[in-house]
Amino acid sequence: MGIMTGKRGIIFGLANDKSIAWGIAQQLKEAGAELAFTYMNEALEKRVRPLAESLGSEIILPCDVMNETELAAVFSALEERWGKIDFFVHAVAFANREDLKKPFSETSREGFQLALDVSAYSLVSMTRHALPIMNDGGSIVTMTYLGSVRSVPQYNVMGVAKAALESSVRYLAAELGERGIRVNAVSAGPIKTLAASGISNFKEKLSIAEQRSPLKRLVTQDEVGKSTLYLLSDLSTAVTGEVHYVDAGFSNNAG
Ligand code: 0WE
Repeated sequence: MGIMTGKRGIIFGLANDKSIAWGIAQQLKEAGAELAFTYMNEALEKRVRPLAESLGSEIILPCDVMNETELAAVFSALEERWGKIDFFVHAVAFANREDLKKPFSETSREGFQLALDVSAYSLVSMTRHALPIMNDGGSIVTMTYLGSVRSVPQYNVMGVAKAALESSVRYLAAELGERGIRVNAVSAGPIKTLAASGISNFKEKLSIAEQRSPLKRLVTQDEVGKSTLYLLSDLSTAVTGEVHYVDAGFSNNAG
């Protein structure tokens, strides 16, 4: 018996065993949750399926979050298999690689829209599709980053997207509170994942975060998973509309 025994939910954003979504999935499974997963394309399916199956998951579905039809299909498949769900995890983001390099003022309209669509609007859309099958008292968690509230060099349009995402968390929390459905974000410190491997000088950024954080170290996928577990469980029933920092204290260190 764990704190998630009897709860069912779906995780969006698993890519491989370095993914933050994998740290979250392992914690949820260990706590007794029943999990479903999505993958963005066939290339990722090859990595996601074995990981999902290793946690006993039988529901593994394609989902490009830009595609409303695929989103609708995911939740209708869940309704068919499970009837209702108790939670979902949104661990999805994307911006053009060049937009995380160039001066921010050179962001194209197209690049801005893409980043906001994949990284922020997708939470709103996912929530809308989930609501008809979400149990009252359910919980939603998304992943964010400090670049939403401070200008972090090179984070650029992703910072704008994360600001929109965090604001969406507050509006969704206000709307869904009457059903006891909670919506929160986990703001993770920098972690070496597949997404991070596409960012120039990421190693140097990790080293700076390590030196400046009060705990003098980086955070792990496992630690992000443990905070997410708390927010998805009944340990946090009065917590909603929050951004919960899991960044080894980096964000509150002035010096
Ligand atoms: O949210 C993120 C990164 C998300 C991300 C990563 C990529 C790389 C590959 C979004 N889009 C892309 N597009 C690609 O083509 N993080 C919190 C990690 C991150 O990214 C940074 C950071 C940190 C931390 C970029 C610049 C500065 C710091």
